[in-house]
Amino acid sequence: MLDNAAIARTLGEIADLLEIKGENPFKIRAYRMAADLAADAAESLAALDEPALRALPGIGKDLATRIRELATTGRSAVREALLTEFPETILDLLRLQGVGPKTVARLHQELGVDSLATLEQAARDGRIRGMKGMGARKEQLILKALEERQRHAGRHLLADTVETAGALVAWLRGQAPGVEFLPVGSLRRGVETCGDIDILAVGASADVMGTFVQYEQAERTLGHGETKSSVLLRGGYQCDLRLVAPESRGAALQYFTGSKAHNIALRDRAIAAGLRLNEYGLYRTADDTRVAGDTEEGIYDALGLAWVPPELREFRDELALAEAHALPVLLEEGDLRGDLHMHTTETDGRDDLESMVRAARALGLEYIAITDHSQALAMANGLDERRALAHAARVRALNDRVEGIHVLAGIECDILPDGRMDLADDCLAQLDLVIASVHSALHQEEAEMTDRMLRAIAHPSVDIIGHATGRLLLKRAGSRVRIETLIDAAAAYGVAFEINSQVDRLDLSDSHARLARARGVPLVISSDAHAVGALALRRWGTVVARRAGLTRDDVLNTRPFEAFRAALRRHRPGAAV
Ligand code: DGT
Ligand code: CA
Ligand code: CA
Ligand code: ZN
Repeated sequence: MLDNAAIARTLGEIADLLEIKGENPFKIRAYRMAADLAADAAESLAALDEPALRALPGIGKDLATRIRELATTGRSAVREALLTEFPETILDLLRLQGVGPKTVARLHQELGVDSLATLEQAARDGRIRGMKGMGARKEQLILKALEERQRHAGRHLLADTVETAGALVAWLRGQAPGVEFLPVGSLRRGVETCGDIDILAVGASADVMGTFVQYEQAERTLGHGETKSSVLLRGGYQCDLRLVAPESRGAALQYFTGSKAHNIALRDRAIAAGLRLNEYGLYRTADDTRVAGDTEEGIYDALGLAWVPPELREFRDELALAEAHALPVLLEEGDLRGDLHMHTTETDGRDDLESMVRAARALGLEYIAITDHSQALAMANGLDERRALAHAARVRALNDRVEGIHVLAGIECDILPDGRMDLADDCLAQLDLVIASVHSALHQEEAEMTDRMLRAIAHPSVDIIGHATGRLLLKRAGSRVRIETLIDAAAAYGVAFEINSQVDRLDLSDSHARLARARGVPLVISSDAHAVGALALRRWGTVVARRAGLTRDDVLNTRPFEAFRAALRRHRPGAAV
């Protein structure tokens, strides 16, 4: 059964294909409206029968039948028929930034463009500017979109990748119950974006490959072999499935988890010890006897190393630490007792104060800080001093009323372009916790941005720097700022840096968090939740922290409430340089 998001995506694709084909606009619109309806529907469309579907606005008999077919079989005869008229690669064009179905239709009809390659050729030959109403500017935009795509080369956010891979693995387990399916590659290492999905099938027969390419979310088969197959999933994910013999489980897990640099270093270490390491096992070079391979631990052990957690396998310092049996005991999500960054309906959150508090308590959090926006963020209905203090009074009243959780009255205060805080000093001093964040003028020169943030770090009421670089993964590079300078200043003032858990932020990045730890800066991991459901996002901040090599002691919000509070900058006067 397809979920609503998958149904919406397919209906939208059908609308696009109809448009490329030049079909009747009413039909196109009907599919688009149905796609929107599917995307927004609260109930699962797959659970509705035909009459129930027809009762929905804009869904006639024909569409109801199509949606039923899609929801129950995962396939759509309409979509498949349309795709016989075009090469499947035409769908890649629709995923380009700023290229809509109308443009694709014209490029196809007038220039015969049917893939990214033929599009690029047409643009390079200057044939697009010659089309009516297109011009050299449009041609330039298309080349830029192609370049952008090249740069991200079809990468995906970690959280999306984990979800997509999880659904596939669950389905595969249902199809082949005795087989062990293990996600490996960048996903297992928790890399912030993943290029593809790599899965091992341990102990399966070759039939599993035939099953795999039949997955209802598979859009195209890219390769179908005895031991390896690849498909392109809807949404643009490539997924590789590899067959692994049980005795090679450990070796394959190790090899395909990577990273490549970690593997190469490990292989060199094996060679130096007279051993040969590959995806099948670890062998003595002299006589080819097998030394290890059924478990990962066995391989690391035979090389004189402690088992390295996947998040650390990036060829940084992990092999030296593994050799000294001095790897950090990485923090786990369950170690987090508090969440210090969240919004409510008072500004741009979707759930009110009380709902956020109750949800946090239900998750077992011991303490939270309510940190709505400050006035500069007018779009988010940010708080001025008067509202900030009134909101704080309500938070404190609720804190007195609610058992089982401590609620701090905080704020996420903007750092203005010149480095001043967005709210008056005496207001900030009256709050329990202040996060200082940059939300505007992100394009400043490096020196200007660095000075701006240094001023915030020096402000006596600032406890935490929020999402320090402002990056949005796959969309916007972080601001230009000398992070090392900021880290050294934060260490001097006792200001903490946040690891923001929003799936497209993950800011600080793992390498910045690693540097912060090395320089003695305290870190916090927060959700930046704008709704109760987002409180669970701390999972992703925890992955970043693990990749940074952080232990429980490096993160302030693993401490019990009183110890946490005592560690905040505002309660440590005299920490300044
Ligand atoms: P991605 O897909 O770009 O997010 O990153 P990975 O790390 O998942 O890379 P991928 O999918 O190309 O390969 C999966 C793993 O297979 C990789 O992390 C290490 C291993 N691997 C791939 N190619 C090589 C290679 O040439 N040498 C070695 N030693 N390992 C390799
Ligand atoms: Ca991969
Ligand atoms: Ca791969
Ligand atoms: Zn923010």
